[in-house]
Amino acid sequence: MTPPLIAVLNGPNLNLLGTRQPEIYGAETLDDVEALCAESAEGLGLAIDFRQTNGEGELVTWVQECRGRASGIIINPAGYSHTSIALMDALKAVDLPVIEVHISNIHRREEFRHLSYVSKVATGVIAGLGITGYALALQAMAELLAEEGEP
Ligand code: CA2
Repeated sequence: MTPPLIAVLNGPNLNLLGTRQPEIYGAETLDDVEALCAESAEGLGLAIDFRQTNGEGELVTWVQECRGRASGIIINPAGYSHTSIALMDALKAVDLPVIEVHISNIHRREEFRHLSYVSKVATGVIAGLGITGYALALQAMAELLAEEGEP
């Protein structure tokens, strides 16, 4: 039996993780995040498609492509969290469980980070727990899918 596929999507500048601002985002790189997700997913019986883009349109397209292909979406929309109605609309339209992850606690930071359009359509939100948030999101996704009756 093929494991349910979870899209793990990362937005702009997350490719820079581990290179700057370690006091906010930690020392781990995006490759470390991918390795953590792969290990967590394997233990949970999930498959992942892990991606990063700097483009808003590409992120929207990837969300649209999840329809009929993925069982859920874990997304760190990065800066687009706070600006993108297009991404919010795509996540609402795809009609899959969505877990939003932020490495930092956006509510303790600048006022402009307090609003996330993605949060308005997400099933759940994890913020401020570093890259562990991705592993927690996969665990929560596995539980959501089990409740839905996914194999
Ligand atoms: O805390 C998060 O995960 C964020 O989504 C990260 C975004 C930020 O715009 C959100 O408000 C919160 C920024 C991602 C860029 O990360 C960098 C990492 C190292 C150096 C420069 C940027």
